[in-house]
Amino acid sequence: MSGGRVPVTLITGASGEIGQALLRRLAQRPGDPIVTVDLRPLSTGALKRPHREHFQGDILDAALWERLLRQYRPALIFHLAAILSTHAESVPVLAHRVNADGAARLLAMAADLATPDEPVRFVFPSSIAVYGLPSQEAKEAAAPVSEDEHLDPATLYGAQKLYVERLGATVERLGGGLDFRAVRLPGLISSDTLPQGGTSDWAPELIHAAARGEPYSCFVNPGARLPFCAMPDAVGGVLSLAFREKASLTRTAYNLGGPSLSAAEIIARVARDFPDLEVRFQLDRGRDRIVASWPAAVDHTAARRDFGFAPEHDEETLFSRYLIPGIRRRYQG
Ligand code: NAD
Ligand code: AKB
Repeated sequence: MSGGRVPVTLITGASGEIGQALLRRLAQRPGDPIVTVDLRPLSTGALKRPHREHFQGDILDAALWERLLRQYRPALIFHLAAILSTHAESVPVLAHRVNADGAARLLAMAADLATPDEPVRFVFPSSIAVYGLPSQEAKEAAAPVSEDEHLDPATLYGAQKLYVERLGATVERLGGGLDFRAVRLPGLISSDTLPQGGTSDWAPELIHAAARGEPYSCFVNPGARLPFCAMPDAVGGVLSLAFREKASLTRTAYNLGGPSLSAAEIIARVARDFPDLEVRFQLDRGRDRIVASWPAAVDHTAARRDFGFAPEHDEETLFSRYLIPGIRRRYQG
């Protein structure tokens, strides 16, 4: 107990894709009980580690935080709640409130709770959206992008992610005990869940449609290319960063990478297992432009060196060992 309050691990956005995967993984390790916050109810799944309470509500609701902080003292925070890139472009004011203001308020809350003796660790999933390549030609010519290059986001979402990274680093430097860490995630693909509102969604949508035997209308051009990461590799990376001692870390924000794949390559690979796959290209110019501004590949040398990020899946095993068997189980029993 800390000042009469129970120390907990707090996860915001816990009902989302990453939240569900993170909860399953955290359930396998010892640690403080878990408290979650999300607009949506929590899908209970595999919660073995004590899950104290789910607060269903808005991270912008001050009354929710008052209730939560009356009982609990978050010592480790995974702040996942956000509005993803495509959706954010269509609701700019709300996206600013959730992605920027919401995160800023949570950082202020964490900084208030933290002391040099009892630090609060704040783990933030940033995105490759913080990068902005000026043209398709520049994207094709670029080497895997490292953390300090091309920080010129083309979307509101990317600008909001970069702002939170910098705000977190600044608050940490003030020295009150906030310990801020961020990972810049590429497009994630899960065999269990489907994304909503992102721009890298074409890849998971296409693979899940193939397994359901449904045609897929692809909103980017066949050459559109991004780095992708299997959900278990990404969550493994987030956890490795979260639990690494501070002395090993040389940066605030780290790239997590994975195979660089174009839409055409994904279609060709998926068609090997689902030969009836039917894809038609129906370009959404806005979303295609966003993809063109994001790097084709990222350099994750720093994450390997500082916290041992070691994705299990390469271009082939991502499909053969993870996605295809998992998705078959999900849709075909
Ligand atoms: P998701 O959309 O599946 O989950 C986000 C969750 O946040 C949802 O359950 C939603 O209900 C909740 N949420 C949104 N606004 C809220 C609010 N105002 N109050 C409370 N809850 C709210 O997204 P995800 O893929 O699980 O992403 C989690 C985090 O990781 C996000 O910050 C996202 O930007 C980041 N990220 C994801 C990817 C990816 O490919 N999935 C890549 C890079 C970064
Ligand atoms: C999105 O497309 O918005 C996310 C991301 C890469 O941040 N998947």
